[in-house]
Amino acid sequence: TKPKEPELPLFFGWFLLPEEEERIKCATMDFLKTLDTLEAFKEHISEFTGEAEKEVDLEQYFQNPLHLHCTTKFCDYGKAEGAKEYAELQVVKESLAKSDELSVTALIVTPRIFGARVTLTETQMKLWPEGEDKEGVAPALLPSVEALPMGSRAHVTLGCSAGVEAVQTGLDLLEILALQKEGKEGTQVEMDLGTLSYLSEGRWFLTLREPITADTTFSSFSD
Ligand code: ACK
Repeated sequence: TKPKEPELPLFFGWFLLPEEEERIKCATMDFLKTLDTLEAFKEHISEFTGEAEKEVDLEQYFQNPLHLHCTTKFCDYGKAEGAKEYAELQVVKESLAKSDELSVTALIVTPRIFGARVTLTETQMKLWPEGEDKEGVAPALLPSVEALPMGSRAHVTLGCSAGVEAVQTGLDLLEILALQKEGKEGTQVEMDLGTLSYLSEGRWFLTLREPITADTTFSSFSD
């Protein structure tokens, strides 16, 4: 019989330590609580509710994911392109179970997702697979995504609205970054945490004044 191939995980990524998860959830929840009380947000409320005038409680609107993490490679148990090659990289094998600090530099809210943008260091970029930024991106958005620096998709999903999958966070983040690059930012509001900008169709981007750091462990995950 042939030796059994090692099984590939659902994905690889940096996982926040449990105490860090709590800290980040609290800090980001505070932002959500403030956001839905802002006049600027209320003006565009129908993009979340489908109706003007109706209120939304963003804390209830988004469901928390199980483990906060920043995906590096979605492997889908080997079904995703390049999964095996990624798992066999020396840098991947060497990084497993190692601690690392992530830097969250922005928060994003759309009618679909709530997420944190992660700015990767040069060392962390070595674990970022080439071509991963454009995985599953709509053809119309591809040229603008290809013009963004590698690693632009790096994020932590903090919540999804009903029926939405976490993969949406990276896609919405790329769309926002592409719109910013084209100079399509609308209303700007100064908040305690940083500057909030509106990018049409219910998309909000908060650039943090100070990055929020989080201790993590690099690991694989299988359900
Ligand atoms: O928030 P995320 O990065 O979005 O964390 C989850 C994780 O893998 C487990 O589902 C991400 N994910 C799911 N499908 C894909 C995909 N096709 N491409 C890239 N990332 C994906 C999801």
